[in-house]
Amino acid sequence: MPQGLIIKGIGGFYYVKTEEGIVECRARGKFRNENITPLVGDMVTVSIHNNSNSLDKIHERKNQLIRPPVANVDQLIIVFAAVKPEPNLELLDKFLIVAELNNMDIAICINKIDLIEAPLIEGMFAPYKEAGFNIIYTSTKKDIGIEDLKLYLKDKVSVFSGPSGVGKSSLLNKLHPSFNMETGEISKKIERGKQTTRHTQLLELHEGGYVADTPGFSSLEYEAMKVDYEELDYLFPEFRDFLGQCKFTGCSHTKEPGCAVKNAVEEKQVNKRRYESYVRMYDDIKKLGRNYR
Ligand SMILES: Nc1nc2c(ncn2[C@@H]2O[C@H](COP(=O)(O)OP(=O)(O)OP(=O)(O)O)[C@@H](O)[C@H]2O)c(=O)[nH]1
Ligand SMILES: [Mg+2]
Ligand SMILES: [Zn+2]
Repeated sequence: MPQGLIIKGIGGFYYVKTEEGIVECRARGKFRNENITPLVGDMVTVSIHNNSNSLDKIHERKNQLIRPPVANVDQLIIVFAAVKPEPNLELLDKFLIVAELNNMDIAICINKIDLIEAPLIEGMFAPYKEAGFNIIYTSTKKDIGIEDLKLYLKDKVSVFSGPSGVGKSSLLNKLHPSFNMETGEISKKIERGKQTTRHTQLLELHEGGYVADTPGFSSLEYEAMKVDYEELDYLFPEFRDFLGQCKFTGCSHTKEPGCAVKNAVEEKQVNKRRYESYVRMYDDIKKLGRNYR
């Protein structure tokens, strides 16, 4: 039976790339009964029948994102616009947590740099650079940074994720002339109240690897992050040097005296806004009182 990769799922149909080409199929009823949804990025086994093909088996997943729903992701390309829309740094911090938690490679892509002075935007993202994150500045309008971006993508499954209107589909269209993702003006998106890209889709890169275009979203619920407040500190890479040096074991780094993380913030070794983002997430997740691990 053929095996392959789900590259798209629309209206109950899945499109599976196999050695024999793309197979359109429906998932067997047992998946619904077991509450399992096949995801773009899943490796699956399909069977070919005369009138309808079926998706019979989902192979074990390496990881899975809930928002956007994609399985077996090697790398998250977190896309924000320099302006239009203004970057939401708290949302960025949440994306970073999800990627760290799932052991994904991370690149932060700041698009539309043609619309702003370079020092302004570089200043805004300096704390992320200092924390060790990869940052790529791009403009699809002025063809800046596209080759840089390509270097990150080779031989990996990369998911482009970020708010609506930041230019995810526009960036993908720059990667290969045959990619023809629909793009849309922000004003129209606001008018219609929805994204231009409606479905998640994997595209194969000429140089090797896959990229997924996904619909944008402007908030990320903690339920979709599946992170515990107790493991949150380790997911901020710039905190790691200081963990274990606090006065109290099990220090939450929110209000305890003698906290090495708080001290690092005071001494400007850790960025204050990132720290505040941590405290907010910690309090919010603790309030929800859920344990995911
Ligand atoms: N000035 C400028 N505009 C850009 C750039 N890249 C994309 N745009 C514009 O931004 C708007 C949104 O681009 P899309 O590619 O549709 O954005 P998206 O992130 O795919 O949005 P959704 O599919 O709704 O999530 C379009 O009008 C693009 O032409 C850029 O580098 N500079
Ligand atoms: Mg799009
Ligand atoms: Zn502490």
